[in-house]
Amino acid sequence: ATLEAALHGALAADEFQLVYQPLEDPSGRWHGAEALLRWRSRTYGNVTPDQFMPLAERSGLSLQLSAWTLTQVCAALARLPELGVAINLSARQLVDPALPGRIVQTAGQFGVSPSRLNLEVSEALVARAPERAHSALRALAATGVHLTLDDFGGGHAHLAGLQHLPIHAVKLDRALVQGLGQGPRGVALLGAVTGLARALDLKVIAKGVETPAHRAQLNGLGVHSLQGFLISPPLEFQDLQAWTLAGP
Ligand code: G
Ligand code: G
Ligand code: MN
Ligand code: NA
Repeated sequence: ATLEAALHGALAADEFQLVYQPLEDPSGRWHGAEALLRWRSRTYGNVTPDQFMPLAERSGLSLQLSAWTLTQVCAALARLPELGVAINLSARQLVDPALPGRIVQTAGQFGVSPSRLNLEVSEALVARAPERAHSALRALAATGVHLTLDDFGGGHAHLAGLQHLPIHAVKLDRALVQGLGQGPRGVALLGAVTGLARALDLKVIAKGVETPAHRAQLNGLGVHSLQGFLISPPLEFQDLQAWTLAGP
């Protein structure tokens, strides 16, 4: 069988799993996590989202994955009283007309507020079809979810459009954070980008935080939320839950 054929059986075969990478607030507390999809294929081993999401998008399977992920995350939220959880959306997942209704219904079923869901959409995806993305984001914002522009400053920034997007936060592109270790211009650039976000009243999230120096510099710039191997790798749900109950 091909990878694509295996992918189609993977939901029924229960081969998908979500892992959760914690986000740290400026006081060092874990206040959220990003849900990341894993395919543990019996035939192909661990297949990364970068490999299977394009296939899932082409066939429309990504819409079923979106519904499955939403249910898993709402069930997780019901058992994690304090955290918010972020979900990544692909192009087709974002413009799925059924998504806003499904969010209200699934969150209601598990008794969680939609405001504890944070949907991440990459800057490149918004730049590719700004009108469609804007109207989809408006419909999602009306459900009460929070919205984050992912990979911000990664090369597809549409700054003029940013003021009209109904988003709450930007997540800095990994390359911007890596630039912190590469001299004064990297630091200046990151300061300017976070200042831009703040001027628009947007929260700033940094991912790819790998060193104590990154953490100190990002905290110094007033970044609201840090994510990366320094804080924690992605965790299985049980481990995230154990950590949040025990406290960091
Ligand atoms: O952390 P990881 O290597 O799994 O992520 C690789 C890429 O796959 C990231 O860009 C991430 O946004 C994307 N990704 C991870 N999980 C999901 C998911 O559940 N849905 C979508 N659409 N993308 C995901
Ligand atoms: O692009 P997005 O942030 O949605 O995807 C998260 C991806 O980044 C996951 O594949 C995750 O495993 C990976 N990741 C998480 N923390 C770090 C980090 O500190 N450094 C690097 N290089 N990758 C990370
Ligand atoms: Mn993301
Ligand atoms: Na991404």
